Amino acid sequence: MPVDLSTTICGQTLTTCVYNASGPRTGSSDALSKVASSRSGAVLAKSATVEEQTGNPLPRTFQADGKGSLNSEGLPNKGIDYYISQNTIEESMGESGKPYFVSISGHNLADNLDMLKKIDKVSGISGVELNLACPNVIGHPIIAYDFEQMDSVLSAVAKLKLKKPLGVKMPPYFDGPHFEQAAKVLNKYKSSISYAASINTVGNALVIDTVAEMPAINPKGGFGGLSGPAVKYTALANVKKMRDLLDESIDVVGVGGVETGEDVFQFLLCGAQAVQVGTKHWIEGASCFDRIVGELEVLMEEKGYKSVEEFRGKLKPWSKAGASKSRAAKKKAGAGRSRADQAKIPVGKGGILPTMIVSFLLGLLLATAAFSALGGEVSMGGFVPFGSLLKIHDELEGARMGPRKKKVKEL
Ligand code: RRO
Repeated sequence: MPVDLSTTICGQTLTTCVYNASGPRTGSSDALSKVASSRSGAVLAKSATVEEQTGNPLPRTFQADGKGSLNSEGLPNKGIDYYISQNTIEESMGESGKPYFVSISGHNLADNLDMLKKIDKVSGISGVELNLACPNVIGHPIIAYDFEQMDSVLSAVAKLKLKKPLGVKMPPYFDGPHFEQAAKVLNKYKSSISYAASINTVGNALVIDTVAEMPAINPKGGFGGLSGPAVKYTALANVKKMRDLLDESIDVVGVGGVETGEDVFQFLLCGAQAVQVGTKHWIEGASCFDRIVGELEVLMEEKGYKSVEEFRGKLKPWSKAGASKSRAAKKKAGAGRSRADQAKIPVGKGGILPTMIVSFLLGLLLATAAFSALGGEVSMGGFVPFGSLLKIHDELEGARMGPRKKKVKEL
């Protein structure tokens, strides 16, 4: 029997508990339709402002080292009217039948209230995520780091008595009292909040370009939000803490550094109701949802789980028995891997042939040089210049490694 990956958010059923985070590849109906066509359980649009805006100056994103990414986009988006128009909803969602969520990040409280009132009137929108955590708007500190401001924003939102479910996007917290204060404010408005999504990017990180001796991105002196695998452990801790501290009527949605089905499994163990993918979606495209959901399915089958309900929130306390079970499993997997390694062709996918050809050509060059040094004559017809040899080597390497990784475009 196939495993059941479904979940519910905002009273809606998601066929899979994995969907996209607001942010990369969510700014247009074209991008959103690719998410809707994948195994993503829902579709969430980019954080909107009242009016369309272009965001911060370029370059404003950087893929650091495969472990972290930095952005200071400054909310480029097409304006709320675009994301709530029937045209956009139809183009984005097609016949998928999946829930469609919008996200808002107004410049001030009045903007957020205006957008919420508009959204509440539109059919075809399953809920709205209020971003309390954008780190990149110049001159605007993160709302949810200022608990008084967060309280007054949520108080004003609660007074609207929205019909549509509301989620809030939270920044990462790092200290016990901050988790407690944030949860206390959210619990105060529990009748108005459906879910809390933890975490937004880790604000104000800095990547340095050593060659140029300057920041890797342009806005805000190079400071931007850190995402990707570098933040996964912070995100897991935030999900676990929020789940422990929030009223059970408020769901927790996990987000931050999710790349694999195993990552999703870990967030679910910490109590996440669903899991969003941001940076990996940006790098890999919407096909990441098919892969990640497939990986989660395999892992659940291996572990004998038939539905996410069976293990959600059931993270066990550390134990000696658990540690030795884990050590034994790693040892077994390690032994398996070394046998497989022995069977592998040693030099990449293209096999040993390209390396042998290059070695032969380099040998020929050395022999030619030695022959020439000893006074021999070498005709140009038989002579392969060193630059050409390097070019041949590069081409063979290219064939061996496959096409170079595509440069990730600005969003
Ligand atoms: O647009 C951005 O710069 C941005 C936003 Br709104 C956000 O919520 N988080 C982030 O890392 N970047």
